[in-house]
Amino acid sequence: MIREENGIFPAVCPLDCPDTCGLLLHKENGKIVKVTGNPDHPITQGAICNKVRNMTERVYHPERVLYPLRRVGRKGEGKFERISWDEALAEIADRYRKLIKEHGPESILPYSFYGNMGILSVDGMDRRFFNRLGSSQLQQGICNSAGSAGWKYTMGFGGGTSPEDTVKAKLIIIWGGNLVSTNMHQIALIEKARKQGAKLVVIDVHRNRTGQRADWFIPLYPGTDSALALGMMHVLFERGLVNEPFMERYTTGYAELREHVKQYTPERVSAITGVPADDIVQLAVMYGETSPAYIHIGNGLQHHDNGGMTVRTISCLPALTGQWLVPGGGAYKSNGGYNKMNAEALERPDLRPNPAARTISMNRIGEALLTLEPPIYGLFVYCANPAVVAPDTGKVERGLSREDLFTVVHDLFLTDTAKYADIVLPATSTFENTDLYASYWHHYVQIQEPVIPAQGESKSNVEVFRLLAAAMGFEEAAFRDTEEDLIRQALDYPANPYLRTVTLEGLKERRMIKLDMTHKERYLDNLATPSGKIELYSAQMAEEGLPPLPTYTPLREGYDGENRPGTQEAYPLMFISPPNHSFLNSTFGNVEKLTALEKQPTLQIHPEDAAARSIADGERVVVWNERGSYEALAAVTDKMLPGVVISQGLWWDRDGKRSRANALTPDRLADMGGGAVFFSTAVDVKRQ
Ligand SMILES: Nc1nc2c(c(=O)[nH]1)N[C@H]1C(S)=C(S)[C@@H](COP(=O)(O)OP(=O)(O)OC[C@H]3O[C@@H](n4cnc5c(=O)[nH]c(N)nc54)[C@H](O)[C@@H]3O)O[C@H]1N2
Ligand SMILES: Nc1nc2c(c(=O)[nH]1)N[C@H]1C(S)=C(S)[C@@H](COP(=O)(O)OP(=O)(O)OC[C@H]3O[C@@H](n4cnc5c(=O)[nH]c(N)nc54)[C@H](O)[C@@H]3O)O[C@H]1N2
Ligand code: SF4
Ligand SMILES: [Mo]
Repeated sequence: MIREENGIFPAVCPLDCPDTCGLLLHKENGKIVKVTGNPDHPITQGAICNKVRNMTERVYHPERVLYPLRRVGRKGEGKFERISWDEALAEIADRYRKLIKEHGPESILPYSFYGNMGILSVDGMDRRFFNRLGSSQLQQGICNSAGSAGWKYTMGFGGGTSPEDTVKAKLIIIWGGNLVSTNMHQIALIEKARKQGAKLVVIDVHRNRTGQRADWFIPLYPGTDSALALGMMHVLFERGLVNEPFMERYTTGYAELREHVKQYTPERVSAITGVPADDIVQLAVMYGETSPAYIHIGNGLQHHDNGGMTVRTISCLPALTGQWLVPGGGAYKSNGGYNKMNAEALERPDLRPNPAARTISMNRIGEALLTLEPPIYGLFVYCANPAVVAPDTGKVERGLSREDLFTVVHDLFLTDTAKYADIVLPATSTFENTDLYASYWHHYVQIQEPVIPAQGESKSNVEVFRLLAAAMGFEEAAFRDTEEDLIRQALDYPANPYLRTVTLEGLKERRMIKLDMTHKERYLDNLATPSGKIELYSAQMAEEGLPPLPTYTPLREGYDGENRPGTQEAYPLMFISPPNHSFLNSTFGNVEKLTALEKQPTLQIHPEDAAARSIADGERVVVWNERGSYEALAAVTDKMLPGVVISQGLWWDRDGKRSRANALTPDRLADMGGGAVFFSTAVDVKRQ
């Protein structure tokens, strides 16, 4: 189905990035030679990031896995022999049949995330296969689930301000996000707003690329953001900067909240957060007096023990001032709710013989592999790289090393995870497939059709699970659906009125279609909370044993200005390991053009903390705690408060160096949503 050899073909960026850019693939002699942005995309408008401008380096990388492989060395050693697809499929089906017979289907666990955001690739045939198999189920809490749960308690529906509207804002607060690196088109819209006089405030634990552009950068201690938001509420109520008629009509519990926030005085909040009391007052007044005021909630602040409550608390702010009614005001956490598709039709939970099959948290994969009873004996990893991205990778590696574990990895590369596989299956790049893409930020749905043939013997996720279903003897018609059938089924979803403009035929003709956003006009009348209103007070949370009002809870590991738990004596520094500019999670960590830009893992450390340890700028350091250690180059800087160290990027283990930030991170779960707590990590640092 590949069209002409040469020419320029539309495509979609498949990566786990809010922008979901429209791309153009330039083909010469049957090969993609250049990737540029598609100027026809109304939001991304022809601009793309440097990572994806270099996508050909990944697609045609000499180390791409092109054939099925069987392990011949030790687990983790990376020694494999080439086998045929027939052999690979037969071996997997054979092992699965034996495991099911001896230990039941729940001894098998799929582990996947969004290495490719294609809906067919990660929420389609794969789900059907594991449902029909009756495998254990995976709770996918690694990215945004704590914050999403927190947002949901307050707002119900998983959608907020539209990107198009943010250009109207006069005050923009980016809270715990590094959008210059992680959401570049939102920055373009913010820059337009700034040309019209808007002010940009960035609240973060370090002056990242985004903070460096801000009109006002506010640094604070990790995990203290809900205290800051409560302090703002204190000032807003005290100074009468709240919108009473709005709260009366659209919220629950504002009287209780007003009483509750009296305890969060600027002085107390200052002690907790490290933000001067005057700044807290100034920020609150600025927020209360500027309209439209827009808050962009990043992912960073919810990767903490208290991440759910932090997002819940911040998402109450626009309700206090009534900013939800002002075009360009309000808040964004994720807009994924607008494009919700027909998951039941896609994933077919009805095929599952055991609807009550156990669910395992992906954030505790190491622990699950090591201790779960009855044990996991079969692991199938696709679109994910847990040996690098999951918390506490030491544990993950010990789990993956188990001799009695049969691991299959489907990927484009021999990732650090694939090195532990018994069977590696080669995956196509998305430019070789048909798939459907929706953004968790903008409102355009897009289609991808193959532009180059599958490289080597690689196969798409849809194809792999179709073949595995056949090898297992699954006869349901669901396993014979084509990609186009799957797209039709996904889009046929009258329960989501926003989706009604989008059809397969329309997509094939126009490549991208905007959701029907007219429904959004009734947004506030129709919230999916128990009361139908914005829940400043949540009876549901009280029932679930959570504080019903927004509350500040200190981190379990780490400290703030008030609370210094025992861990702080052994490990006095807070270690934050957010994404870097040139990788996408661990993707591109093997593309030299991009690793060359990032050079090597660095540790940003405050001059006071460096001096106390006799560490000079540019020296090699070891970061450690009770879970593991990590090597990096010290960069002495005052971009954060003393006591906080920063290392950006999820690096592959290279040259025997300990270059996995997640060797240090805990596999506890956040307060809500089973979220990961990557940034609630206490460490110490020494010269190497
Ligand atoms: N270039 C690039 N782009 C990406 C990605 C990538 O790896 N690289 N990953 C993609 C994915 S999967 C996601 S989820 C998004 C994430 O993108 P963002 O939403 O931008 O979130 P993060 O980059 O995780 O963290 C953002 C910031 O949170 C800060 N932070 C950490 N703890 C706290 C805290 O307690 N309070 C506050 N206020 N700030 C804190 C960090 O210092 C960091 O600067 O980006 C996507 N885009
Ligand atoms: N310390 C720390 N850890 C973090 C984070 C952090 O900020 N700090 N961020 C967290 C977040 S927000 C996220 S979302 C996770 C991301 O975690 P993952 O989703 O595991 O992210 P990637 O590292 O990008 O791994 C995706 C893998 O999928 C493969 N892949 C791509 N396309 C396909 C395909 O079509 N088929 C198959 N079978 N495979 C494919 C890629 O080659 C790659 O190896 O990491 C989390 N881990
Ligand atoms: S990674 Fe993000 S910014 Fe870069 S091309 Fe893809 S969607 Fe666009
Ligand atoms: Mo993520």
